[in-house]
Amino acid sequence: MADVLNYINGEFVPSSSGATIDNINPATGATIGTVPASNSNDVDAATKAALDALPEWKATSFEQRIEWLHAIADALEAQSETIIALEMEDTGKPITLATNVDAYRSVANFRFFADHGKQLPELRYDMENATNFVHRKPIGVVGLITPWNLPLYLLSWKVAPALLMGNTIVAKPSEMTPQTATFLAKVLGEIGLPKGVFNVVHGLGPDAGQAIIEHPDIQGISFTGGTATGKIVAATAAPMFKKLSLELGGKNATIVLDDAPLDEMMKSIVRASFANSGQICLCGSRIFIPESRYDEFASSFTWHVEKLIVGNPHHERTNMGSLISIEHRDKVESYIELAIEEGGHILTGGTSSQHPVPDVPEGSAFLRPTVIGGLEATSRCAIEEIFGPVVTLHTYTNEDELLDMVNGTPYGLAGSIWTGDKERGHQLATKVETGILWVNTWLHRDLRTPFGGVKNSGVGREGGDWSLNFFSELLNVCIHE
Ligand code: TXE
Repeated sequence: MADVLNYINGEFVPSSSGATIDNINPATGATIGTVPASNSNDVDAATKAALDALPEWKATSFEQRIEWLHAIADALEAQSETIIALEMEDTGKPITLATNVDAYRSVANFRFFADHGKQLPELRYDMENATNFVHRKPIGVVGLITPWNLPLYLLSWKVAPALLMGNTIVAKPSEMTPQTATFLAKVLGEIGLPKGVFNVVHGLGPDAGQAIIEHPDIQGISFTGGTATGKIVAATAAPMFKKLSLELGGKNATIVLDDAPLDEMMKSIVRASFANSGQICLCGSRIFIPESRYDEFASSFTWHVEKLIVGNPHHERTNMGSLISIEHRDKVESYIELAIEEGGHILTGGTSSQHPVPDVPEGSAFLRPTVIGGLEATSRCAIEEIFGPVVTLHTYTNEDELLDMVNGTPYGLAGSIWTGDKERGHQLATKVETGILWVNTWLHRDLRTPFGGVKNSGVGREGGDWSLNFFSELLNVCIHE
């Protein structure tokens, strides 16, 4: 039983009310510990700690903070096994993913921003009779609110640039995946990061999360989560003129062109569809295939999907573990049922009652991957984010029809195009309304590139300079010669 605590001013403490939430391992259904159900009192305490720590932290040199990021990366790397174990316990994801994605990127995020910070150019603009010097100053205390699908990966993606630019932090991970945020706090304490620089307040979104958003001394908010929640966050933060970064949901298209060499690409297309059980905002959940190649694609794709191993996340050969929770699986299954009502037909998979995953514990949240054909691209299952192992297949006969369908959702985050001609793919990519598009690959990441989407997928970009600019306020000093 691992009871998780808040981390405020360098101390591990329960919520001020003593209230807790149970933490469930979704791959076993077992309660593995409790999480503080914090409220505004806890957020006040954490924000005060962050405020008190701010003068000393922002007075450190940029070079010193680069060294801190390297020290954090080294300390996390030395304890990767713990990160892997905690993420698997909280999320039910398979060990290969927790190792190669979650633990790997949590370390890489700190290392990347340490290196990227080194190349940050001095901003100077010379005029005939004056010189402008642009200073990057910290926002101050920032609130980082993160989701349950890639817990430490997405938290570290924000913590690294926030610290580098001299901010102090109040972080709130999802109440469903609390352990690695508190683990990060433990590591930061062990390496001597000054108390109050990094604080973690656990709890429910409408309680602890909302308290962070509305706290007057938290001047910047970086949020990753659902679009519906993003609307609530924006409605609170915008009138307070806080800096705001919103990374929200997606409904990404996987576009197969008629010249795609499917045999060599199919495994990657399956991975783009079902990695982390489709619980990544970048997953492709709608696949568009030329009518002329639909039968060929559908049979090959279905064959590969049925080869996916769903089950015990501790087995190296497992491709898909459990979903994040029974409640989320219920939501995903409601879309499978809706698909049938909307006229779709299931090529493989179905609900857990129709197609149970064998040999999994009672009360666990496993679900086989489901492929659905025969739906209009305007159906709810093809427009709304399901965020689970469910994809819909659609056909097209020309590019205009294709783009109308691809761009016909409220989201615009990512997508992928599969073709034998990458220049053709690049041209088509520029017509898709998203922030990220891969051609003949997926989730291939250069951390210097802008990450984020348009429409209901969010506001702003993370990554490289975009993160460093978000986590700083620019001051221009113009000096007359
Ligand atoms: O997000 P939530 P979750 C999408 C996807 C998924 C949905 C729910 O659609 O089904 O989001 O996932 C906190 N004020 N993505 O539950 O509910 C909450 O406690 C302040 C896409 O993770 O939005 C958690 O810490 N905070 C996404 C965080 O917000 C609030 C990846 C996210 O919770 C709050 C994950 C409030 N009123 C999910 N209510 C991506 N784009 O990567 C909740 N929270």
